[in-house]
Amino acid sequence: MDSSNFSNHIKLNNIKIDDEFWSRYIELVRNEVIPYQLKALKDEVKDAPRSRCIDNFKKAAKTVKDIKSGKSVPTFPVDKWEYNDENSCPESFKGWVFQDSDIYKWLEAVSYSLVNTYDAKLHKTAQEYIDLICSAQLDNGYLDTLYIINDRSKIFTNLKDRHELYCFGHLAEAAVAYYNATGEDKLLNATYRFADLICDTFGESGKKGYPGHEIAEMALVKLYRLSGEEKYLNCADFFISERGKKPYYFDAERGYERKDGSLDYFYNQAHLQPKKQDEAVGHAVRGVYLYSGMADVSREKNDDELFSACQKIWDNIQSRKLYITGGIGATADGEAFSFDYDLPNDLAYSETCASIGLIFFARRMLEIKPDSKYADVMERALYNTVLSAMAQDGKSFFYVNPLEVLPTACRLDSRKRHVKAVRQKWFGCACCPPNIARLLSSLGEYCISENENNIFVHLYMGAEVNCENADIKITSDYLDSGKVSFDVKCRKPFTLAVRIPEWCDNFSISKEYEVKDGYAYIKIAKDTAVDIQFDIKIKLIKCSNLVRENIGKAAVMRGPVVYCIEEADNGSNLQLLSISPNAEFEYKKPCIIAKGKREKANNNLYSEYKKAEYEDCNIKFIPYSTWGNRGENEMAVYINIK
Ligand code: FUB
Ligand code: ZN
Repeated sequence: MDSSNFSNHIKLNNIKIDDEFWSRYIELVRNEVIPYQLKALKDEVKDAPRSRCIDNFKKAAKTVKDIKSGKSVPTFPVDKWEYNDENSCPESFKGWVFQDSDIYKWLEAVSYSLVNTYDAKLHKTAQEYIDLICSAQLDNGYLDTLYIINDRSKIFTNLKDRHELYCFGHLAEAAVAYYNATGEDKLLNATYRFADLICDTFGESGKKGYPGHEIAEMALVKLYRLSGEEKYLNCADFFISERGKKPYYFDAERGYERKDGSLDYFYNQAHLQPKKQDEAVGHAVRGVYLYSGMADVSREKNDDELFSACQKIWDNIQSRKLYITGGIGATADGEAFSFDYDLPNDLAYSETCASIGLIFFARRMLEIKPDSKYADVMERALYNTVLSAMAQDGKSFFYVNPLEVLPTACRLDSRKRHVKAVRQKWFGCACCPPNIARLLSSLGEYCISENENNIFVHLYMGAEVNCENADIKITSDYLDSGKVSFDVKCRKPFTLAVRIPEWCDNFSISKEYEVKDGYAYIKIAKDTAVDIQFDIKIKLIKCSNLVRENIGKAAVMRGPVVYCIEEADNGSNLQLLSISPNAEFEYKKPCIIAKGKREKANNNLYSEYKKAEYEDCNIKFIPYSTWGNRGENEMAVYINIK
């Protein structure tokens, strides 16, 4: 690994996004999403599935208090993923096993939001929930409400499925973000105590286990970077290198063996040691969280073998397993990566969290080795799947992100039960909505990174940025005209490295530059202005013909934005629409109009072949990120080309 390539993202307090497109989303998260999500966690959203998250913390706090005062506390089973039996004891844990993580993600989003725009009331609310969380912690540092409420004797006995280390990971991410935002260390100290317990429990001389759902790896690296405590980094490293060793830890834990090669190991990416892996497999969110942790540890430990595995896995995702929308995890079976080129449109799983995790992975890879391929995917996932997953009012969400929807099929075809034609107010398993909130409120951390000699621009958003070598005001009209300007106030000579997006065939830069790995490097020695013009065109994009579903079809893109057609604009039976390969497109911001044809519907199930009849029509395309905001209707990303 070449450490001179390493860079660090700009901390949120050094970047203020001021962008026509993105500021609206950041404000939406602050004004609507954050308050709405807290209501959901308190079970106050009418007609929405209950979360029970805050309730569980209250119950755990009571259990801890009772234990401390010597009262006997009851025990309940810890044998399920979800505890919703209304007949079960009201004092027991309720909801999915990882429900704690939702308040942690909420707190993380709040922390970023406080840095973007301080809000005293929100700060106070966050303090109240931090007090609640800390009151639910056991004396030895352990903090997971399922086991605290239901059965203290079974702590860390089912790492494969019960998510204690996953909830710890989210706690740590929240604690670091909150400390960085406020300087307050109550949550951070609670997290260190839990982290210390984990470090004492797992390791060469302790349990040889590792998380069933990864995230602790990257979270421990964050704790290490903040505290300088090597044991946190070593624990992350241990979790990664132990995974996949034989005999399998998860077998020992369960007391029975699965056949070698069982899909069960692939699900948790535990089929092989990570450094030997070269393909993205198994549960997609688990996968990308692991790969992010691997990238972190490879950087901190200068581990070439581990980084090389990250690169191979990345290339496998990008070249074989990535939807045009930046979605990953094609199959609902295990919420998982499927085999190469298996990217069905209507059966797609493409979980929101998986695209968010892919963005985490991309950023880490970029900060190890600046190569535009990582930022291109980051941009694709962000502008399309992530934005699509939240309604325009911030109050309903997609968990699954299909590329084609027929509402009747979602209702009547059980293979498509996971696909929803309208966003949902909340979910029993609500991992995605708070993940969107924490990503969008920390967007500034994804745009720019720096090292001693370079400032890298990965995403083009209007912003004011304070870097070590310069202060830069970025004015961006990236999505409309493709023009981006930099007003640079230089402190020290440096190189401004700007990404050339993969969608752009022609660009001009007002200064001399050299291109390397998809970045144009511009030497800057004094205060100056740099103007970039990316030629932004509407394009028809073809998918590999190894993806069976998309033969004879194409998708419309303009810059990074993927478009789709909807029934609300184009009538039902979208499969009958086609455009010519030379279609002329008209851009009517943010929509696109093209002349096309509609094949006449044929009610005869079978008839002798004859040339189809068509009528002319106008076809309207809208950004994929905005589909489903006008009620339930058909949608398709790919359209026939004839
Ligand atoms: O297991 C925790 C989260 O719930 C996963 O990341 C999601 O895929 C959902 O299964
Ligand atoms: Zn999710």
